[in-house]
Amino acid sequence: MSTDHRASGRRPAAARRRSRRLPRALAALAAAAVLAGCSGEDLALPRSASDNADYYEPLWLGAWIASGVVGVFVFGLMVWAVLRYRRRSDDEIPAQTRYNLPIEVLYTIAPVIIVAVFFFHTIEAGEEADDSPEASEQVLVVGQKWSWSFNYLEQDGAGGQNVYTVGTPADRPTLYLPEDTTVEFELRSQDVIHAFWVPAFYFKLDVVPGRENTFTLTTTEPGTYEGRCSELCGIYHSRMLFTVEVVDRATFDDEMAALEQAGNVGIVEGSSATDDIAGVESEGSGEPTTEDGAEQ
Ligand SMILES: [Cu+2]
Repeated sequence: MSTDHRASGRRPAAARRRSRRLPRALAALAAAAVLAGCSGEDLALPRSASDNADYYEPLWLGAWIASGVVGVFVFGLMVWAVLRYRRRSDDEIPAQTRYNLPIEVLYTIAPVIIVAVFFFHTIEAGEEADDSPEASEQVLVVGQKWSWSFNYLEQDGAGGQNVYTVGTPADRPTLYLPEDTTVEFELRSQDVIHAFWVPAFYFKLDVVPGRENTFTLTTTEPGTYEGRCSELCGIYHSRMLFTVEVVDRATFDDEMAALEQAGNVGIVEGSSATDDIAGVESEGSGEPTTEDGAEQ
């Protein structure tokens, strides 16, 4: 680029104008192709199961499109520079330019503008997603090496009691949620930092020992979804999988009643089944533990 003013001095103005149109045409072509065929699933975005997708899916799509346009534009410029300034004879030496102030200002300012635009839209989407209606369900989630416990607080289906499910690395737990319901999640950790992530919810949040993180979202589409830990938390981090079932209210109440009947009443703060998998000696009996650490 920096040799432009000398090298192009040998070329007529019309040829210079023509060569400048090439990168612009390439960028426009790429943008059109991307815009024409776009939907979330085409770009490997998850099927949505919460209202957060209304805000975060367009954010992701916009970021993909912006990255695509910038990428194609940059590669177009590279190809153009390679062809335009290729060596034409063995003894040719290109003009030796030491600096080009306009170009340096441009490549300093352009990324700042790009980052500022991403930042603005991210904050905007985050604030819109945070703006949730009052929650009608509360789930206390406990992350433990290496699974999850789900406490359903004050459940109608269980006669107004707290009921729970405890998972182990060998037996992944299922989190039941009623459809079209605003749910508040309280996240606690028994041991190290985990992160609660349901890709279909378009949200994840760290689960930090000694602190309670909360977030609220509204479920939408009934279905079965994957959940996982997204913070590397130890040797069996990859087993911190769980299943999310978004179901109708009657099914949800039935599941709560089943937990009550199974005797899963109260609140659990984790599990002593930390190492209860093949190859690792178990330290505890595998029973859930209460707030004071005693086994139930
Ligand atoms: Cu984890």
